[in-house]
Amino acid sequence: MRTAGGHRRIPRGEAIRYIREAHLPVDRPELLGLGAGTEVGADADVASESRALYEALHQGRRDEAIRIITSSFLGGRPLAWVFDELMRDALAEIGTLWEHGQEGIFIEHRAIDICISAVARLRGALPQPPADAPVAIGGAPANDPYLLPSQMVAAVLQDVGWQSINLGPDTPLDVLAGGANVHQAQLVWLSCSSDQAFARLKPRLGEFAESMAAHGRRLILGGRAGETRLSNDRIVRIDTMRELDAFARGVLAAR
Ligand code: B12
Repeated sequence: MRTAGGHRRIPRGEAIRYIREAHLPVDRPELLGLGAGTEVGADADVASESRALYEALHQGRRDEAIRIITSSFLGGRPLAWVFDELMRDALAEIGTLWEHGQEGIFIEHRAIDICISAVARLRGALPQPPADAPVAIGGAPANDPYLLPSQMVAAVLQDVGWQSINLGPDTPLDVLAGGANVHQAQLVWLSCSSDQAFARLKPRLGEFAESMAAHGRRLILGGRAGETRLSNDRIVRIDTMRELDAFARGVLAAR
């Protein structure tokens, strides 16, 4: 784009998009807001990338963990892949530590804090969707404390070109419906990771789905909890960020 004075200006998100597509080396990634020392183009396989991330999270090496995540993205991996493969696998392993005592729980909480920072950076590095882009809004339902999955959904949808609004964990359906109304959202997501939260949500899901459909909003349900097959055809059940990416692109293209 051009500045008022006529100079060429490249939005940061566009620069990052170009670097990823062209697999360009980056000398000073900190200028892109992705953290110092980001190594681009490391051809590590999935298992060793995920292992390295697990180790960094386990040891609480914050900068290193963030660097592994942002490097993978800057090196050209799709955002949805970074979430579905790299981060999910490392966290699944972190999730086994609590069985071994208090220390495991502390490590897990610390790891989530680090991952939240990393996802926020990635989201900040994405191109801003145009002001007239359609809106998607969502969160985790009441009594569901899980922060990361919904944050990832928001980033994937932004990457696809939606304006995404993440209401975060423990969001009652009424609050979500109100937000969808205010923003005239066309897509609404629920990320449900807690079995207890899903058990409480389930009896109300049908009615909620009906009311979303009545306003022309698509409702997506994802997350570890909940059934993969739902009898309600007003609800789109999606299991991974990659499938979400494909679905959200499809909805955009059909507009
Ligand atoms: C961090 C964590 C917590 C933290 C959460 C912190 C926070 N504020 O976010 C806290 C401490 C709250 C917690 C609590 C508990 N936890 Co916990 N937790 C985890 C852990 C380690 C990581 C979760 C995470 O964020 N993963 C990263 C996300 C991105 O991965 P994901 O959830 O699989 O999501 C993917 C897909 O499902 C999908 N997706 C998710 N949402 C959506 C939404 C849409 C729209 C779409 C399209 C896709 C999608 O995409 C994601 C990327 O691929 C997991 C381990 C694991 N295997 O995940 C255990 C785990 C889930 N927890 C577990 C347990 C047992 C508990 C507790 C019962 C522990 C206890 N005794 O108190 C409580 C229950 C809390 C509750 N109310 O439900 C078990 C669940 C066992 C089961 N039910 O099968 C796990 C699997 C650990 C284990 N191996 O035992 N936990």
